Amino acid sequence: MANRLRNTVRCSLVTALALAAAQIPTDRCWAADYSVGSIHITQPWARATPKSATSAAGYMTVTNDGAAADRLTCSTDAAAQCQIHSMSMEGGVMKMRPAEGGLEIKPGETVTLKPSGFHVMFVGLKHPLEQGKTVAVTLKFEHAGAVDVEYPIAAIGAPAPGSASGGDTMMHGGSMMQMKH
Ligand SMILES: [Cu+2]
Repeated sequence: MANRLRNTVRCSLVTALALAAAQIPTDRCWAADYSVGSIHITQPWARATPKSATSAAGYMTVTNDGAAADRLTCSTDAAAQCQIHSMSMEGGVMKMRPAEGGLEIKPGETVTLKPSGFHVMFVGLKHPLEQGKTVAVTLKFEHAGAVDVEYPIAAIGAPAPGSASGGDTMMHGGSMMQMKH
């Protein structure tokens, strides 16, 4: 009896340690960089979604060190479609729409995909995005080729890494209602 109790305690401790250890790669993921050809991708991240959400967004910074412009499209198993969206102000309302033919990144240019700006859109989510997990996305560059990127999932409404606040949440939330997919 006592032996069994001790075993239970030990197992709980192991579980707790495993959970604590699981937090480490998540934190480290924020620093993960990717390169394909002349393209460099830094700080990919996504936002967790409520259970009923049918779409979600991913963000990162893309730099083109090449001599030619490149174009980005994407695919993911997490959703029916992966699109690159732009956002613009129309009649006082933020609207998002797919970037025609993908997102152009000019030679020498750095484009930051962030809330209220360009973003990777997961349309027709197959499951909610859970904080602490990652979304696997294949980024396809017309010239540089394809690269698999893991997007660590931050909290619902989380601000961009390094930004002061999550003040754009309302705006982005409003824009979601404008979406027609
Ligand atoms: Cu969008």
